[in-house]
Amino acid sequence: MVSKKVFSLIMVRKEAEILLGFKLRGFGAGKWNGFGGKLEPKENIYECALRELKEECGLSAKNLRQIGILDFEFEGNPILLEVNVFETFSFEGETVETDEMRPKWFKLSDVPFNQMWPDDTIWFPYMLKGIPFRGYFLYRGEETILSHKINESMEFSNVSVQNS
Ligand code: 6U4
Repeated sequence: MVSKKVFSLIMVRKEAEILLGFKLRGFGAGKWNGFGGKLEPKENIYECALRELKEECGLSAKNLRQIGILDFEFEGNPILLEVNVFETFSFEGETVETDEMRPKWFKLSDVPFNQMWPDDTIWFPYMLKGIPFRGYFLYRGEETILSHKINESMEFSNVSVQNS
């Protein structure tokens, strides 16, 4: 039986920089990644994104824009991953290193794609141009993309977060 796991992925941005975290443990360990994780019962995907961002790097997003949905399939694995990608330019707090992630700001001209998930090189250009996207990737292991497709999408709904 095929089942699906839903994740959030948050890209924290400034005009010419992006915040990535070096994943220290778990899925994608050893890669620079956005922040995020599994959707938990009784939360929606925006709540998941806010919670994971705070847990993994200490920042509170003041708004989130959903910019993409990516579906991943790993050869030989019946579980599909749906990754909901968000960006924020508006956030509060100081970045902190956690036992899961070591955050670092990168210039957009200096993004370490060779130490990131290979699909990032394919969808980053959409994000950087502000174009919403939907993608599908079939992986062999964590390094080889066997096939993929990516398309421009309709705008996703935005959300503004009221910080108390
Ligand atoms: P636990 O078990 O609590 O450590 P949790 O933090 O809930 O897990 P985690 O860290 O496994 O979830 O989430 C994986 C993160 O990696 C999500 O933000 C989605 C992201 N991700 C997964 N596949 C990806 C891929 N191919 N490219 C990418 N990000 C990916 O850029």
